[in-house]
Amino acid sequence: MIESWRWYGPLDTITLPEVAQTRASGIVTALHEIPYGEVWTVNDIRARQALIGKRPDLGLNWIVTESLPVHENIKRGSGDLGRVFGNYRQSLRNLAECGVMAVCYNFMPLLDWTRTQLDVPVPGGGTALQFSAPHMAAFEIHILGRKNAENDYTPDVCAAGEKWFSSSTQEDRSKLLASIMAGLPGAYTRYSIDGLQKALGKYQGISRADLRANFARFLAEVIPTADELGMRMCVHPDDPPRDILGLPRVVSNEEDIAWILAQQDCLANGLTLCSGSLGANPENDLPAIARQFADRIHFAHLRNVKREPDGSFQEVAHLNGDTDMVELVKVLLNEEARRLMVGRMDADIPFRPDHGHELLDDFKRQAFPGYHLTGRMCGLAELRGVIAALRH
Ligand code: DNO
Repeated sequence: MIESWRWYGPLDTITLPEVAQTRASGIVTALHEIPYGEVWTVNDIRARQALIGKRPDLGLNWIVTESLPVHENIKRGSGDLGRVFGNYRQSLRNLAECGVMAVCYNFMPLLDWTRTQLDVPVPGGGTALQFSAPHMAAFEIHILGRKNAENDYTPDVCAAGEKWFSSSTQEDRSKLLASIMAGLPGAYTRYSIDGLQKALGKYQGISRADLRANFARFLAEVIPTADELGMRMCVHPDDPPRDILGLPRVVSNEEDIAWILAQQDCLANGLTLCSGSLGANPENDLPAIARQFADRIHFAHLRNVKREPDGSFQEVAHLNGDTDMVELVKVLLNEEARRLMVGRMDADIPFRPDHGHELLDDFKRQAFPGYHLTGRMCGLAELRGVIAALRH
């Protein structure tokens, strides 16, 4: 498995020499400054590569793009799609020309990952990201005023949400909005309540079946090009893996993944196995999902969550939580061995310690939420230990 590290480029407060000290070698990055839907040129890609390779002694190499974002028009199936599909394919060609062959992307409408609090204290010190179902319900029902939002939550969760809302201050509410909006690291779009209502309005009437049809079209437009280029596209699961804000989500469980992979039945149409995202739904058995789709896993995000019965969850240390991480890593190592046997060139699966807690000195600098230096390094060290022990 290739140890990798998400680095946000010049925007990142963590430097490449620091990344090298974690002993990860693969860099996962994106040209965040390029607006969604525009072409990533060879020049821009090479400039980022030059930055990463500036000190060869660090041994860092850009191995996965995360993300090459899918334009909202594609998800909604509206507007001049010929242009955005063409641009996406051109970006793939340019990445391939530069040797960056794996591309992670998601198909979540409007928002990327969603949390309600970014600084929940963890026992022994440090903080973690959390998703509280009652806080989300309070947001949707009482702050955003989304019609029929209460139907998406149990009466208990609605009641708990109302209780929180009625005793919350203006500051609590602003903090909640900021937390929910934080899930777009590197992207510049942040919605206000008003902006969010407008953006949601554009999705009015788009059903799950519509979103699936738009996804199938995207795959039909880009996967043949990726396949021709020998690239690996890997879709990132929804986080959390359920409908949110009334928006359908279609990358949330085994059935969804099977459907996606069947749309274009080739290696280029693959999966980012994100254990933390999928793991927030108790029905997702991560080792079983990994076993089922093993040959299409081109990238892994390893982290863990602890779930609550009401749908809330908190990010916990990489080896704690509800996902059996050792078993999951075992599945990935077995798949690597299988690939070697059949002579696949992509036997080594890149993985990164996904989010980490904010620990020790992490609070001294502003990192993207979840992307702290010490917390992630701690996760990487634990995972490295599991891998070494399993390989022994
Ligand atoms: C969260 C990440 C996601 C991921 C995108 C991929 O930290 O795992 O933001 O990068 O969903 O497109």
